[in-house]
Amino acid sequence: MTSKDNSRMETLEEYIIQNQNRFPGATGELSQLLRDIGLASKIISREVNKAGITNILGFDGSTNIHGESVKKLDLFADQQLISALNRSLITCMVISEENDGIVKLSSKGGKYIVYLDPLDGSSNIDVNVSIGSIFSVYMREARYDATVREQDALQPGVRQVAAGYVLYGSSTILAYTTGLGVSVFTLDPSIGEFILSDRKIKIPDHGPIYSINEGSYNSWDMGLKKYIKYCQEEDPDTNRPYSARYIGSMVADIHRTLIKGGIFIYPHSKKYPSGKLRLMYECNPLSFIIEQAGGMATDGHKRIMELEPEAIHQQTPIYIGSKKNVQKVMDFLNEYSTVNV
Ligand code: P6P
Repeated sequence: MTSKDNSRMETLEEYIIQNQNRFPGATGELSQLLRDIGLASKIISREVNKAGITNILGFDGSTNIHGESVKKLDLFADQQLISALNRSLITCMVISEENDGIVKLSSKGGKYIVYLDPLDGSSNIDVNVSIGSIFSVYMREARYDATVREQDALQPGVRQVAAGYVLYGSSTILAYTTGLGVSVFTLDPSIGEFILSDRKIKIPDHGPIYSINEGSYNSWDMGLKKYIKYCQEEDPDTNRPYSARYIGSMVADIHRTLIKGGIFIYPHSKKYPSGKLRLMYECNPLSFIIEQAGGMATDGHKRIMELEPEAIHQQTPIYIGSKKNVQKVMDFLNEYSTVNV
Protein backbone atom coordinates (compact mmCIF):
# COMPACT_ATOMS: atom_id res chain seq x y z
CA MET A 1 0.00 0.00 0.00
CA THR A 2 1.44 3.42 -0.89
CA SER A 3 1.11 6.00 1.88
CA LYS A 4 0.56 9.52 0.58
CA ASP A 5 1.55 12.22 3.01
CA ASN A 6 -1.38 14.62 2.90
CA SER A 7 -0.22 16.53 5.95
CA ARG A 8 1.66 19.17 3.91
CA MET A 9 1.19 21.01 0.65
CA GLU A 10 3.22 20.06 -2.40
CA THR A 11 6.54 21.70 -3.18
CA LEU A 12 7.25 23.19 -6.61
CA GLU A 13 9.55 20.30 -7.47
CA GLU A 14 6.93 17.67 -6.55
CA TYR A 15 4.23 19.54 -8.47
CA ILE A 16 6.38 19.93 -11.60
CA ILE A 17 7.22 16.22 -11.64
CA GLN A 18 3.56 15.24 -11.16
CA ASN A 19 2.52 17.64 -13.93
CA GLN A 20 5.19 16.24 -16.23
CA ASN A 21 3.58 12.80 -15.97
CA ARG A 22 0.45 14.33 -17.58
CA PHE A 23 2.46 14.88 -20.79
CA PRO A 24 2.95 11.49 -22.50
CA GLY A 25 6.43 11.26 -23.86
CA ALA A 26 7.64 14.08 -21.61
CA THR A 27 11.39 13.76 -21.24
CA GLY A 28 11.62 15.73 -18.03
CA GLU A 29 13.67 18.46 -19.67
CA LEU A 30 11.04 21.18 -19.32
CA SER A 31 10.57 20.10 -15.71
CA GLN A 32 14.30 20.50 -15.17
CA LEU A 33 14.22 23.95 -16.77
CA LEU A 34 11.38 25.06 -14.47
CA ARG A 35 13.27 23.72 -11.45
CA ASP A 36 16.37 25.66 -12.57
CA ILE A 37 14.33 28.88 -12.65
CA GLY A 38 12.86 28.05 -9.23
CA LEU A 39 16.36 27.58 -7.75
CA ALA A 40 17.70 30.83 -9.24
CA SER A 41 14.60 32.66 -7.92
CA LYS A 42 15.31 31.50 -4.36
CA ILE A 43 18.83 32.90 -4.60
CA ILE A 44 17.56 36.18 -6.07
CA SER A 45 14.87 36.38 -3.38
CA ARG A 46 17.55 36.08 -0.68
CA GLU A 47 19.54 38.97 -2.21
CA VAL A 48 16.46 41.15 -2.79
CA ASN A 49 15.37 40.67 0.81
CA LYS A 50 18.73 41.76 2.20
CA ALA A 51 19.53 44.35 -0.50
CA GLY A 52 19.29 47.19 1.96
CA ILE A 53 21.97 45.61 4.15
CA THR A 54 24.56 44.50 1.61
CA ASN A 55 26.15 46.83 -0.91
CA ILE A 56 23.92 45.69 -3.78
CA LEU A 57 21.60 48.68 -4.05
CA GLY A 58 22.13 51.41 -6.55
CA PHE A 59 23.38 51.60 -10.11
CA ASP A 60 26.33 49.76 -11.55
CA GLY A 61 27.10 52.59 -13.97
CA SER A 62 26.02 50.82 -17.19
CA THR A 63 22.84 51.26 -19.27
CA ASN A 64 20.77 48.58 -21.07
CA ILE A 65 19.62 48.57 -24.72
CA HIS A 66 16.76 50.88 -23.78
CA GLY A 67 19.11 53.45 -22.28
CA GLU A 68 17.93 52.59 -18.76
CA SER A 69 20.49 52.66 -15.95
CA VAL A 70 21.23 49.10 -14.85
CA LYS A 71 21.09 48.35 -11.14
CA LYS A 72 23.43 45.90 -9.46
CA LEU A 73 20.53 43.60 -8.54
CA ASP A 74 19.45 43.51 -12.21
CA LEU A 75 22.83 42.10 -13.17
CA PHE A 76 22.88 39.70 -10.21
CA ALA A 77 19.46 38.32 -11.17
CA ASP A 78 20.48 38.04 -14.83
CA GLN A 79 23.64 36.12 -13.93
CA GLN A 80 21.85 33.75 -11.54
CA LEU A 81 19.12 32.84 -14.03
CA ILE A 82 21.48 32.40 -16.99
CA SER A 83 23.99 30.28 -15.06
CA ALA A 84 21.18 28.05 -13.69
CA LEU A 85 19.85 27.49 -17.24
CA ASN A 86 23.38 26.94 -18.55
CA ARG A 87 24.12 24.15 -16.06
CA SER A 88 21.26 21.87 -17.17
CA LEU A 89 22.30 21.88 -20.87
CA ILE A 90 18.71 21.96 -22.22
CA THR A 91 18.53 25.65 -23.21
CA CYS A 92 20.39 26.74 -26.35
CA MET A 93 20.02 30.49 -25.90
CA VAL A 94 18.71 33.17 -23.56
CA ILE A 95 17.40 36.59 -24.55
CA SER A 96 17.36 38.98 -21.61
CA GLU A 97 16.58 42.64 -21.08
CA GLU A 98 20.12 43.03 -19.71
CA ASN A 99 21.86 41.78 -22.88
CA ASP A 100 21.67 43.51 -26.29
CA GLY A 101 21.98 40.29 -28.31
CA ILE A 102 21.22 36.60 -27.79
CA VAL A 103 23.24 34.79 -25.10
CA LYS A 104 24.35 31.44 -26.54
CA LEU A 105 24.62 28.77 -23.85
CA SER A 106 27.22 26.01 -23.78
CA SER A 107 24.57 23.47 -24.73
CA LYS A 108 24.19 24.49 -28.37
CA GLY A 109 22.03 21.40 -28.84
CA GLY A 110 19.55 22.54 -26.17
CA LYS A 111 15.93 22.29 -27.29
CA TYR A 112 14.64 25.38 -25.46
CA ILE A 113 14.88 29.15 -25.92
CA VAL A 114 14.29 31.28 -22.81
CA TYR A 115 13.39 34.96 -22.65
CA LEU A 116 14.02 36.76 -19.35
CA ASP A 117 13.23 40.00 -17.70
CA PRO A 118 15.53 39.16 -14.77
CA LEU A 119 14.38 41.93 -12.46
CA ASP A 120 11.36 43.83 -13.73
CA GLY A 121 10.52 47.08 -11.99
CA SER A 122 14.09 47.57 -10.83
CA SER A 123 13.54 51.32 -10.50
CA ASN A 124 11.59 50.36 -7.36
CA ILE A 125 14.45 48.44 -5.72
CA ASP A 126 15.79 51.37 -3.69
CA VAL A 127 12.35 52.29 -2.36
CA ASN A 128 11.48 48.75 -1.22
CA VAL A 129 8.55 48.27 -3.60
CA SER A 130 7.83 44.77 -5.00
CA ILE A 131 9.84 43.73 -8.07
CA GLY A 132 9.80 40.57 -10.17
CA SER A 133 11.46 38.17 -12.60
CA ILE A 134 9.62 37.11 -15.76
CA PHE A 135 10.36 34.11 -18.00
CA SER A 136 9.04 32.80 -21.31
CA VAL A 137 10.00 29.46 -22.87
CA TYR A 138 9.88 28.36 -26.52
CA MET A 139 10.92 25.19 -28.31
CA ARG A 140 13.76 25.63 -30.76
CA GLU A 141 12.37 24.79 -34.20
CA ALA A 142 15.66 24.59 -36.09
CA ARG A 143 17.71 21.37 -36.06
CA TYR A 144 19.44 21.02 -32.73
CA ASP A 145 22.89 20.83 -34.31
CA ALA A 146 22.33 23.96 -36.39
CA THR A 147 24.03 27.21 -35.42
CA VAL A 148 22.03 29.11 -32.81
CA ARG A 149 20.50 32.19 -34.49
CA GLU A 150 18.44 35.15 -33.24
CA GLN A 151 15.90 34.35 -35.96
CA ASP A 152 15.01 31.08 -34.12
CA ALA A 153 13.82 33.16 -31.18
CA LEU A 154 11.35 35.32 -33.14
CA GLN A 155 8.20 33.28 -32.45
CA PRO A 156 4.70 34.60 -31.59
CA GLY A 157 3.51 34.19 -28.00
CA VAL A 158 1.05 31.45 -28.93
CA ARG A 159 4.09 29.15 -29.34
CA GLN A 160 5.25 29.53 -25.72
CA VAL A 161 5.57 26.12 -24.01
CA ALA A 162 5.82 27.70 -20.55
CA ALA A 163 5.81 31.15 -18.95
CA GLY A 164 5.69 32.67 -15.52
CA TYR A 165 6.93 35.20 -13.01
CA VAL A 166 8.42 35.48 -9.55
CA LEU A 167 7.21 38.37 -7.38
CA TYR A 168 9.60 39.50 -4.63
CA GLY A 169 7.15 41.24 -2.28
CA SER A 170 5.84 40.78 1.26
CA SER A 171 6.38 37.13 0.37
CA THR A 172 8.04 35.59 -2.70
CA ILE A 173 5.46 34.18 -5.09
CA LEU A 174 6.09 32.04 -8.19
CA ALA A 175 3.31 31.66 -10.79
CA TYR A 176 3.70 29.62 -13.96
CA THR A 177 1.75 27.91 -16.73
CA THR A 178 2.53 25.24 -19.30
CA GLY A 179 -0.87 25.72 -20.95
CA LEU A 180 -2.84 23.69 -18.39
CA GLY A 181 -3.91 26.60 -16.16
CA VAL A 182 -1.91 28.79 -13.76
CA SER A 183 -0.34 27.41 -10.58
CA VAL A 184 0.89 29.71 -7.79
CA PHE A 185 3.53 28.90 -5.17
CA THR A 186 4.71 30.79 -2.07
CA LEU A 187 8.30 30.53 -0.86
CA ASP A 188 8.60 29.20 2.68
CA PRO A 189 12.01 30.62 3.67
CA SER A 190 12.16 28.36 6.75
CA ILE A 191 12.57 25.32 4.48
CA GLY A 192 13.69 27.06 1.27
CA GLU A 193 10.86 25.53 -0.76
CA PHE A 194 8.13 27.02 -2.95
CA ILE A 195 4.85 25.58 -1.57
CA LEU A 196 1.73 25.23 -3.76
CA SER A 197 -0.79 27.91 -2.78
CA ASP A 198 -3.18 27.82 -5.76
CA ARG A 199 -3.50 24.90 -8.16
CA LYS A 200 -5.53 26.57 -10.95
CA ILE A 201 -6.10 30.26 -10.26
CA LYS A 202 -8.83 32.10 -12.19
CA ILE A 203 -8.98 35.87 -12.77
CA PRO A 204 -12.35 37.51 -11.92
CA ASP A 205 -14.39 38.13 -15.09
CA HIS A 206 -14.60 41.81 -14.11
CA GLY A 207 -12.78 43.97 -11.55
CA PRO A 208 -13.38 47.56 -10.24
CA ILE A 209 -9.69 48.51 -10.57
CA TYR A 210 -7.81 50.26 -13.36
CA SER A 211 -4.01 50.49 -13.44
CA ILE A 212 -2.23 53.02 -15.67
CA ASN A 213 0.36 55.77 -15.31
CA GLU A 214 -1.95 58.79 -15.60
CA GLY A 215 1.06 61.10 -15.97
CA SER A 216 0.96 60.45 -19.74
CA TYR A 217 -2.77 61.39 -19.99
CA ASN A 218 -2.18 64.23 -22.46
CA SER A 219 -0.67 61.92 -25.07
CA TRP A 220 -3.37 59.23 -24.91
CA ASP A 221 -5.75 58.51 -27.79
CA MET A 222 -9.25 59.94 -27.32
CA GLY A 223 -10.76 56.46 -26.79
CA LEU A 224 -8.44 55.79 -23.84
CA LYS A 225 -9.17 59.21 -22.31
CA LYS A 226 -12.92 58.46 -22.59
CA TYR A 227 -12.45 54.99 -21.04
CA ILE A 228 -10.58 56.32 -18.00
CA LYS A 229 -13.29 58.97 -17.53
CA TYR A 230 -15.86 56.11 -17.73
CA CYS A 231 -13.96 54.32 -14.93
CA GLN A 232 -14.17 57.49 -12.81
CA GLU A 233 -17.92 58.15 -13.28
CA GLU A 234 -20.41 57.40 -10.48
CA ASP A 235 -22.55 54.31 -11.24
CA PRO A 236 -23.17 51.88 -8.34
CA ASP A 237 -24.74 49.33 -10.73
CA THR A 238 -21.36 48.81 -12.42
CA ASN A 239 -19.18 49.27 -9.31
CA ARG A 240 -18.03 52.70 -10.54
CA PRO A 241 -16.04 54.78 -9.80
CA TYR A 242 -13.30 52.13 -9.97
CA SER A 243 -10.20 52.34 -7.79
CA ALA A 244 -6.94 53.45 -9.39
CA ARG A 245 -3.92 51.33 -8.46
CA TYR A 246 -0.48 51.69 -10.08
CA ILE A 247 2.69 50.23 -8.54
CA GLY A 248 5.08 50.83 -11.45
CA SER A 249 6.30 47.21 -11.35
CA MET A 250 4.48 45.28 -14.05
CA VAL A 251 4.77 41.93 -12.24
CA ALA A 252 3.18 43.40 -9.09
CA ASP A 253 0.42 45.17 -11.05
CA ILE A 254 -0.34 42.02 -13.03
CA HIS A 255 -0.33 39.77 -9.93
CA ARG A 256 -2.84 42.09 -8.23
CA THR A 257 -4.96 42.05 -11.42
CA LEU A 258 -4.81 38.23 -11.50
CA ILE A 259 -6.04 38.01 -7.90
CA LYS A 260 -8.52 40.94 -7.72
CA GLY A 261 -9.46 41.45 -11.38
CA GLY A 262 -9.48 44.76 -13.30
CA ILE A 263 -7.23 46.06 -16.06
CA PHE A 264 -3.59 47.07 -16.49
CA ILE A 265 -2.78 49.42 -19.37
CA TYR A 266 0.49 50.66 -20.81
CA PRO A 267 -0.53 52.49 -24.04
CA HIS A 268 1.59 53.99 -26.79
CA SER A 269 2.40 57.65 -26.14
CA LYS A 270 4.54 60.51 -27.46
CA LYS A 271 7.43 59.24 -25.27
CA TYR A 272 6.88 55.58 -26.27
CA PRO A 273 5.31 55.57 -29.78
CA SER A 274 5.36 51.72 -29.84
CA GLY A 275 4.60 51.37 -26.14
CA LYS A 276 7.23 50.90 -23.42
CA LEU A 277 6.79 47.29 -22.35
CA ARG A 278 8.68 44.53 -24.21
CA LEU A 279 6.66 42.04 -26.19
CA MET A 280 8.85 38.95 -25.77
CA TYR A 281 9.84 39.04 -22.09
CA GLU A 282 7.10 41.10 -20.41
CA CYS A 283 3.87 41.13 -22.47
CA ASN A 284 3.84 37.62 -24.00
CA PRO A 285 4.61 35.67 -20.79
CA LEU A 286 2.21 37.73 -18.66
CA SER A 287 -0.46 37.46 -21.38
CA PHE A 288 -0.02 33.64 -21.39
CA ILE A 289 -0.59 33.64 -17.61
CA ILE A 290 -3.63 35.96 -17.75
CA GLU A 291 -5.22 34.11 -20.69
CA GLN A 292 -4.68 30.74 -18.96
CA ALA A 293 -6.47 32.22 -15.92
CA GLY A 294 -9.43 33.26 -18.12
CA GLY A 295 -8.47 36.83 -18.91
CA MET A 296 -7.51 38.73 -22.07
CA ALA A 297 -4.56 40.73 -23.45
CA THR A 298 -4.38 42.92 -26.57
CA ASP A 299 -2.23 45.70 -28.01
CA GLY A 300 -5.39 47.75 -28.63
CA HIS A 301 -6.11 46.00 -31.94
CA LYS A 302 -4.75 42.44 -31.84
CA ARG A 303 -4.28 39.64 -29.30
CA ILE A 304 -0.80 40.12 -27.80
CA MET A 305 0.13 36.45 -28.23
CA GLU A 306 -0.62 36.57 -31.97
CA LEU A 307 1.75 39.48 -32.68
CA GLU A 308 4.55 38.38 -35.04
CA PRO A 309 7.82 39.62 -33.49
CA GLU A 310 10.36 41.37 -35.72
CA ALA A 311 12.97 42.07 -33.03
CA ILE A 312 13.87 40.41 -29.73
CA HIS A 313 13.55 43.68 -27.72
CA GLN A 314 10.44 44.90 -29.56
CA GLN A 315 8.00 47.02 -27.51
CA THR A 316 4.19 47.03 -27.65
CA PRO A 317 1.22 48.77 -26.06
CA ILE A 318 -0.77 46.43 -23.79
CA TYR A 319 -4.30 46.26 -22.37
CA ILE A 320 -4.47 43.18 -20.10
CA GLY A 321 -6.74 41.80 -17.37
CA SER A 322 -10.33 40.69 -16.76
CA LYS A 323 -12.16 39.86 -19.98
CA LYS A 324 -15.03 42.34 -19.41
CA ASN A 325 -12.66 45.19 -18.54
CA VAL A 326 -10.49 44.65 -21.63
CA GLN A 327 -13.53 44.31 -23.89
CA LYS A 328 -14.88 47.60 -22.50
CA VAL A 329 -11.71 49.57 -23.21
CA MET A 330 -11.60 48.06 -26.70
CA ASP A 331 -15.16 49.35 -27.29
CA PHE A 332 -13.99 52.88 -26.43
CA LEU A 333 -10.82 52.60 -28.55
CA ASN A 334 -12.89 51.41 -31.54
CA GLU A 335 -15.62 54.04 -31.05
CA TYR A 336 -13.11 56.92 -31.02
CA SER A 337 -10.50 55.39 -33.34
CA THR A 338 -10.86 58.21 -35.92
CA VAL A 339 -10.56 61.01 -33.34
CA ASN A 340 -7.02 62.40 -33.05
CA VAL A 341 -5.40 62.90 -29.69
P1 P6P B 1 6.45 53.98 -15.98
C1 P6P B 1 9.47 48.94 -15.01
O1 P6P B 1 10.53 49.79 -15.44
C2 P6P B 1 8.55 48.70 -16.20
O2 P6P B 1 9.26 48.08 -17.23
C3 P6P B 1 7.36 47.86 -15.76
O3 P6P B 1 7.67 46.96 -14.76
C4 P6P B 1 6.36 48.91 -15.29
O4 P6P B 1 5.02 48.47 -15.45
C5 P6P B 1 6.66 50.10 -16.21
O5 P6P B 1 8.03 49.96 -16.65
C6 P6P B 1 6.52 51.41 -15.46
O6 P6P B 1 6.75 52.45 -16.40
O7 P6P B 1 6.66 54.75 -17.28
O8 P6P B 1 5.00 54.05 -15.52
O9 P6P B 1 7.42 54.32 -14.89
